Amino acid sequence: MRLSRANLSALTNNVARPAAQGVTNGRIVHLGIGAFHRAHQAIYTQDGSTPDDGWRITGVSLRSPAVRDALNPQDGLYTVTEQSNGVASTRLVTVIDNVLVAPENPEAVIAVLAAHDTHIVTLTVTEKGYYRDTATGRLLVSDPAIENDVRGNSPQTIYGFLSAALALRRRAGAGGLTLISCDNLSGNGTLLLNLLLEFLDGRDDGLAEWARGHIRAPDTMVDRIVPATTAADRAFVASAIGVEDAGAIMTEPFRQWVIEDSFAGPRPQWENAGAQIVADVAPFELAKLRLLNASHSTLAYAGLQLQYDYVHQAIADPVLRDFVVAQMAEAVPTLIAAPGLDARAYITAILARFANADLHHRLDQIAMDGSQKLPQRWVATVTERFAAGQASPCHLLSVAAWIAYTADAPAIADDPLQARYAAIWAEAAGDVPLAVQRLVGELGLFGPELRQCPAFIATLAGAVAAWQQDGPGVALRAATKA
Ligand code: CS2
Repeated sequence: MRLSRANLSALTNNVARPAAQGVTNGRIVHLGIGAFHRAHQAIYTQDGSTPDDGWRITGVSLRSPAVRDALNPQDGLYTVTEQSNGVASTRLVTVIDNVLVAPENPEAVIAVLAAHDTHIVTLTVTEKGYYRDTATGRLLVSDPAIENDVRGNSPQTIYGFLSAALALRRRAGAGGLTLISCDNLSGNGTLLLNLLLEFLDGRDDGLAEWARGHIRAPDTMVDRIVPATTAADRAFVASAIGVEDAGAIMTEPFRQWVIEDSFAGPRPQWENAGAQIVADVAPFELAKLRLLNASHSTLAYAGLQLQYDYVHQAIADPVLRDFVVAQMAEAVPTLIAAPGLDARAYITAILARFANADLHHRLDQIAMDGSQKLPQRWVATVTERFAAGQASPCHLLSVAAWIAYTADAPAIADDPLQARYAAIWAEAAGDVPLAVQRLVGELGLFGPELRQCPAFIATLAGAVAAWQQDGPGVALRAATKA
């Protein structure tokens, strides 16, 4: 039997259920409805809703029908199971009422974005979904999907969907929108708005000006570790809750959402669910990207080459753990102080979260899309320390581990720059320093101050040589002590 409204009575008492929803005051459209959204913003929205102020979510998959096929037959219902220290607790989430698959029905997506009761659009489209040229920070106008959307064809990117919907909202007087990027990018809201305005500036109908007046895009920091659900997880949940849940999500107990106080219209009372609404997100976001996400990427590239599969295995290796701690110590001086942000306590908490052996968080899930992730996770720290005359041996060894990983082309099939890595390694024909120079110089991940500095390239090439020749264990120990 499958989870659905009709089958709710079959649920065991193991499942925490929300209070019945009262009045619905507004709709959120979520673009990119994967596991993270369902474990994070959906929970905040459900818990922040009150009987007089209910909110509903329409989810949109920009590519695959998988989430629609899991959730729509279940009336949007799914469970979230928190796991830690051998204890699992499961709750029912009821706040999503429909999932649309954009390529199948782009008109329906535009219609719900343009609807009068839609006030907020949240996004988890991954770093590459913003089509940002990492070298220039500008919109990737040469990308075929952006070219398609600029021509006004049936949209393929967030910009095509948003601009079509904004044009309808302006015509219908439906009011503005708050666009909330929940991706792990630095200044994510500002970045989204700037790229959207760049896209709209190409039009001659004044929509960019209208958007400047009617759109707000707060910066946010989002945090919750959400591994991809496996068949074994679904079987575990089914036995606990008494029905099959094709949309089951597994996660940790921890969650955090810090949102800049900048909204174009009404919003759920997310603070009722523990969200922090603040004037400036930057301190939180830098700490999260440069400590948690940076360490995650290190564990992924180093851990995979040490033959680990999961985060909890990699962090249990004392050599890797000491290295990650030393790397975090390099990042700390680049952070911004803020009330409620204690770097030492934050680091301790991160290490404990990574050690959660109940979560099966795959390292290869984190290793995906390195070219899109590393600038804000590692390179920003290295660049700022470099400008202050400080070396970053641990960060450089992490970059070296990533470079060594790119040498193994099939393993990085999940990166938009995969073909470029493969070409650079093939053309270098075994000349590692040349490959390093080209990877640093040509992909746009490093700014001119680093990529044009021969001493930096030489140090990095040395780190790659140490990684490949001495082996990860020796290289990690040496950098930890440096
Ligand atoms: C991870 C993140 O996959 C990755 O790159 O670093 O998804 C991480 O689990 C989340 O940002 C935690 O909030």
